[in-house]
Amino acid sequence: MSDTVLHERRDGYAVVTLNRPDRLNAFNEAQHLALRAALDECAGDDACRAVVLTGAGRGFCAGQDLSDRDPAMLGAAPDLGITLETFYNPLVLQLRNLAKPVVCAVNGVAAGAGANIALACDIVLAAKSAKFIQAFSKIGLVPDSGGTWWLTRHLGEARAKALALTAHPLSAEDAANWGLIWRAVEDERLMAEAIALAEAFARGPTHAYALTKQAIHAASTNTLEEQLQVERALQREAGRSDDYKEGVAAFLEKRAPEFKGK
Ligand code: T3D
Repeated sequence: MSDTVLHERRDGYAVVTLNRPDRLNAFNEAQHLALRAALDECAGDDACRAVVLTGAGRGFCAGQDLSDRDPAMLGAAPDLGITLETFYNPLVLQLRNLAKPVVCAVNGVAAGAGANIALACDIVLAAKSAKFIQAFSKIGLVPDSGGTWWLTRHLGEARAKALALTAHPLSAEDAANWGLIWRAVEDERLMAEAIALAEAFARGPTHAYALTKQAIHAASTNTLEEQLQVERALQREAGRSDDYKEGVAAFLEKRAPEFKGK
């Protein structure tokens, strides 16, 4: 695998690091392909029960590598929709639909698609020094990689429009206070806290986590009646898992459960 992404397998989880620090981990094609391969490997590996996504150096990710977008190379009317459908959209869906928790440790600036890739993860922790920037309007583009979706759903139209139209750098603390991310933590605590979460998830009921993700994703478009049906179906499935049996047995025996993730 290319070193534009580092993929470290640990006991029960993986740490995946965007690794083009001199470009603030902006995406080129090689980094896209390497990240996709790393996430595919995490998805297919039952021993990997959680993923931490982070960035090398002082940034998390500055979105698309703009040195690959020199107008002289692209010509008069480039079709950026092709990049979205080839790379960014599949990446967003790959992160969101991974059947195990994905923790994003935003170690520094997250701009453009970099901000929205972070928001596609299940739990977003950010270093207090990190900023989230919908940088698109600065270069005459529209927020992509789910940006208009996450911002509008999490923050409402007023804040979504202000962030998108002004490219205002949102601090990690404001992002947490506004409900865009889970928590802002001291910079030096970021990786320890992300790893602690991944370690806990690696010992948890992985299949129930996957079903929980499904239920929460469905909730954003369902009526209450529809969502109750979704919960019924997913609970039926969870109730047939080994982890449910183990969870109840452990509770009754007053011991810690030993979940196998199935
Ligand atoms: O094109 C398509 O296919 C459509 C898809 C689009 C998706 C997108 O993500 S569009 C948005 C692209 N991203 C941006 O517009 C962000 C551009 N970067 C910035 O605005 C700033 O770099 C930051 C606000 C992120 C950070 O600022 P700062 O002052 O902390 O760092 P810096 O000095 O600007 O950047 C450090 C280096 O990284 C610098 O290189 P140098 O001068 O040291 O050699 C800079 O050029 C490089 N860098 C930062 N972002 C990018 C980048 N190089 C290429 N592409 C970048 N996106």
